[in-house]
Amino acid sequence: MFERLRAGLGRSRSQLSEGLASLVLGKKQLDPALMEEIEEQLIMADLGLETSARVLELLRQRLDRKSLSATETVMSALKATLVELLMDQEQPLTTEGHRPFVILVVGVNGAGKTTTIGKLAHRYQQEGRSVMLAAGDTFRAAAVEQLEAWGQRHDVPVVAQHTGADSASVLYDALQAATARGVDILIADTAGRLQNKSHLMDELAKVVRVMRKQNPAVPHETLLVLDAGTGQNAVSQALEFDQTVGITGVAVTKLDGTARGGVLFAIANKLKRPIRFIGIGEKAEDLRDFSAQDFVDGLLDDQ
Ligand SMILES: Nc1nc2c(ncn2[C@@H]2O[C@H](COP(=O)(O)OP(=O)(O)OP(=O)(O)O)[C@@H](O)[C@H]2O)c(=O)[nH]1
Ligand SMILES: [Mg+2]
Repeated sequence: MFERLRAGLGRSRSQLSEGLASLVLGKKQLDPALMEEIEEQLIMADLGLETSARVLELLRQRLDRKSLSATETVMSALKATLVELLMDQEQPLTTEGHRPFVILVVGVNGAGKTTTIGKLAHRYQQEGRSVMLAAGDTFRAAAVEQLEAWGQRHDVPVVAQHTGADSASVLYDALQAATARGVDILIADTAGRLQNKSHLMDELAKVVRVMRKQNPAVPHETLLVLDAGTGQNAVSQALEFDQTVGITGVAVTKLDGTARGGVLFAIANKLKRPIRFIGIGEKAEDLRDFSAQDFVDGLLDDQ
């Protein structure tokens, strides 16, 4: 399991680990020059200015608190610091307590929303829960068919209307159907939209308003899907979507295809919402619950 994660994070590990290794190899002291060089490496690995500075601040505090033991190095202290930075956002999604438990999936075009929905549906089905999907992406031609084909293959019901239909009305109907049938988990797809297109963001807010007319408690999870490969832009996506619909969890996808995995630290540090899942490939089992320790271990070699 861990080996697959490690392999998936290979490109990001090269980016971050190799630069750091030459700097901190065997080092047990942190002087200002070294701190600055570490910070530069973190910035180059897509942590962003603010988050890189925060890491250095936490690292300095950690080293001030206690001196390193015989086996510890600056590298092990840095790893511990990075885990510390992510720890609060390690909160797996629990779908008990509501029937249906409603997950609304949002994000920019091509982030991996529909794929993530397929993976989640597969996982929940494997766990013996009943799942229904709602084809809320009524905008992109073939989006409805993409979800319906997936549903047919895996025997999961899909509530859909034609392309061009009102997304809010599709999701309203789906919520009604899922409630009537006693389905455990309803996962709603939405059209990809750029965070700076205000009319599309308003439409998303409307989708949520309309669903809440039927049940004020939904969605129980508003899951933002972010493509790690978009780097720092993922952070502005996160903040804009959060402002419009209130993000309750994040899935960071395509970590396998990019050297920019460090952006996950920036997302965690700036959005401060749980990171529920990470995507490290296109197969169903490539969607993992996020573990801060595993992620940092997969990203940094021990030195
Ligand atoms: N390698 C890799 N590819 C992924 C991952 N997640 C999604 N993809 C791929 O990314 C592409 C886009 O995925 P979709 O799920 O269609 O993205 P979307 O957000 O629904 O896109 P729109 O509906 O057009 O907004 C597909 O080719 C997926 O196979 C991942 O974790 N790793
Ligand atoms: Mg889609």
